[in-house]
Amino acid sequence: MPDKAADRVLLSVTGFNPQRWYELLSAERPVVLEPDGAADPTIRYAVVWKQPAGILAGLPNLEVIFSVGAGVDHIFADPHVPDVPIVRVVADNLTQYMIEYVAWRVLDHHRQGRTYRDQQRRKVWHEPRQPAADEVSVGIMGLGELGRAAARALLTLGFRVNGWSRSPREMDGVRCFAGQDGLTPFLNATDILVVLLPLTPATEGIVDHAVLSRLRQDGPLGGPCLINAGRGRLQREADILRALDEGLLKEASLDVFEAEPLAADSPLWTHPRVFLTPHAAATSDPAHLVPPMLAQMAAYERGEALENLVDRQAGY
Ligand code: NDP
Ligand code: OXD
Repeated sequence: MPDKAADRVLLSVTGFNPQRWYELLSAERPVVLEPDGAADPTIRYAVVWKQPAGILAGLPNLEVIFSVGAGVDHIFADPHVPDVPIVRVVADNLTQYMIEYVAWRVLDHHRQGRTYRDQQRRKVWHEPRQPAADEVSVGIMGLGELGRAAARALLTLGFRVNGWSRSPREMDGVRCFAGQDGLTPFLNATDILVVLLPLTPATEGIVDHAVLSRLRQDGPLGGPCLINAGRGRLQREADILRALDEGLLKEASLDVFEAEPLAADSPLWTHPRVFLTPHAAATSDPAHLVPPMLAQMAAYERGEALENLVDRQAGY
């Protein structure tokens, strides 16, 4: 194992079991596990998830921050993040998990999973009308790495796919909308809304009553459905509950929540038209994510450009 000065990696992964990350990183680099490492001048890299505020700013020789997730809002929650490059996760393994989650939830809403589970419980033998996939428009908010991968899978399944992004995008087979001007036409054309946006000051609370009430109301599913696998603070949970109760929203699949873990007294737990998972759509598997981090550290030391860098200005 190399043991150069100022070459250590700080590992700070709140909410994850650090053991596997530690073992895999340690195979090639000396690793310091937070809470050790405060102000340590030998630390050059930090591998983080929800690091305690201020610890990165205290490292005098920190050169690169690696997020163990695709999202980086957990890093910027610390107001003192030093101005060094931040690398986020873009990995086939994580993307595949997200494709599976989105396909699973879209198909469940489309194939009336809730109705059939209810019928089975009541021993009802009844076949409701099943729309074809090409009658249903899935609208993906966020046409980035994960949104585009989900879009491709949904096209393969035969759905109509619309996408919405900050800057104008083009994608074969996908009707693309962008920016504030594109939001209403995008929503009006959407039967199943899939949220795969990053959490930034511009997107916080975007999935509110006004957005939900603009989804297509006369579509083939008998009402629009919401799937949020981006971040919980993109959504206003009180507005989702209101839209469900008003009949503006037929069903919701939520993987992420305004506060996690979801409070035991949240009405979302027991709402008959809500399906929820505990921020598990696309997990960060160290076996798949540590090797590219180590490869990037080595490439950086050879003078090569870092990949998958975060745009600080945009916040993602
Ligand atoms: P990317 O950065 O690749 O893509 C983000 C997309 O969102 C881009 O298309 C971007 O637009 C768009 N976007 C950003 N801000 C705005 C805005 N203000 N208005 C409209 N569109 C906007 O991210 P990924 O696809 O890799 O990941 C998306 C998010 O998924 C992550 O940030 C994370 O929060 C979440 N995630 C959740 C997981 C889970 O298990 N639940 C697992 C992994 C990720 P443009 O194309 O113009 O840049
Ligand atoms: C991520 C996540 O951002 O798992 O990767 O939420």
